[in-house]
This record gives sequence, structure tokens and C-alpha cells, in this order.
Amino acid sequence: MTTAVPIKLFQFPRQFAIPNVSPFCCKMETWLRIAGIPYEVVDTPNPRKAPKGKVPFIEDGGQRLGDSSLIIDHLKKTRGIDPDARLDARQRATALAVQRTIEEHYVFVILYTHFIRDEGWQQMRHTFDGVPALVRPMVANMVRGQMRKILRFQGVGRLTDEEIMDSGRRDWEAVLTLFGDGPFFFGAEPATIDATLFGALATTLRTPVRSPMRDFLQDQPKLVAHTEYMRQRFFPELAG
Ligand SMILES: N[C@@H](CCC(=O)N[C@@H](CS)C(=O)NCC(=O)O)C(=O)O
Repeated sequence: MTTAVPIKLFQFPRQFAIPNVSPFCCKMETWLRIAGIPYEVVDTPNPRKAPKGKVPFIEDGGQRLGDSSLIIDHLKKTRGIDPDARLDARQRATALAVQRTIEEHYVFVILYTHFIRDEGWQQMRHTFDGVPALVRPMVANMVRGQMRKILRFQGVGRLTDEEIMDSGRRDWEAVLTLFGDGPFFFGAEPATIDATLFGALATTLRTPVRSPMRDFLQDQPKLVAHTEYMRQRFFPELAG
């Protein structure tokens, strides 16, 4: 199905000089640019009414779809565009393992560095600046409390600060072991995994949120170069 109406991409409002502070929203918008699919952004600070209660989600020809991976599958099928088409079975397996490392573990490290650690919270509490002043502290603290609960339930929240930073470092050491010669993960052309990596790296490296995790990543030339290359190639409008 081809439609003249651009896809609507619902995501958190942009903050800082990155596509999105949410790794999943950044991944989705980057993927749309890799695929060259036209879209318009709808700022969505509160995803409560989203199809899966989360951002990103899209509206495509009247249909609303949530979850970045399901959206990508849908667009690959309906648009006949697939940045992963050239990958062999081993590369696909590697991409899935790396994606799961980032999306099912490292994003919780991000949740911790950005919203629970004090250095992160001093920056990220401004996310709530749009909430009426009278209830702002209550809403911000409530959301932060929910994040603490999520982290405890998931498990990362039961570790010490040092243990959490160490677990994040291990994620990236594994990713780096599998990372090819560049500039993209699988060589000369971008694949979906590059959008996933950019989503996680941009919010760690290119926001004012300081942490030992960011210090570690800043010392990894391959990851710094990947982030910069992705920004230049797909988001040249965002300041360097
Ligand atoms: N598996 C989902 C994850 C999306 C996700 O976790 N989104 C977060 C932002 S990074 C969200 O909407 N959180 C708000 C909430 O859970 O209420 C995807 O790939 O899109």
C-alpha cells in the first residue's frame, strides 16, 4: 500500500541537539530517514493513549501502530523498503542479539543514569517544565517513583551504582566486539541496528546528563565516530 499522506510519528518533544532523548523514538525517526519514508512529527509528551501505552507510535492511513520493531516490520512490508535486506543469516542473528542487549538491558541503565542518579535528574526534571507549576513537583516525583519501581522489578534497580555502570560497560564491550570496520555496524550501508545504536548512544553521549557511563562511551572512538556519522548523515540540521 502506498499512500500520499505522510506517516504521523508520535514521539516525545525534541530536547537537546539529538533526535530524541528516548532511545526508541530516536531509533524510529532515524529509521524513517534511513528508509527515506516521509513523515511528520506529532509531539506527544504523554503516551497514555498510545496503542501500546508508549512512544513511539505511528499513524499510517488511519491505522495506529505501536512498538518501534513492529512499526519497522509494518513499513518494510507495506513500503517494500528494507535496509536489512542485504544481511545474511549470521548478521541478522547478530543484529537481534545486539538489539536485545540494548533494548532489553542497556535502556534500563539509561533510565537509571537519566532519571535516578542525581546528575541526570537535575537535567531530566526539566522534562516536566510543561506541567502546571502547582502540581509539577508532585507529577515529576510520581513519575520518578514509577521509574524506580520499574528498575527494581526489572532488576537493575537492585544493583549498586558501581554495579549498574559496570553492567552497562559490559553491554558496550560486547557490542564493540561485534562491530565491523565501520562506518556503520555492518559496513558501508546503514541497517536497522544502526538506528537502534544511535538511539542509545545519542541520549548517553550528546545530552548534558553526566555519568561514569557517558565517560566510558566517550573513550570509545568507534562509538563516538558512529554517533557523529549518524548525526551528520541523517540529522544534519542538529548542531554538531
Ligand atoms: N518496545 C517499545 C519500547 C518503547 C518505550 O519503552 N517507550 C518509552 C519511552 S523510551 C515510553 O513510552 N515510556 C512511557 C511509559 O512507559 O509510560 C518500542 O520498541 O517502541
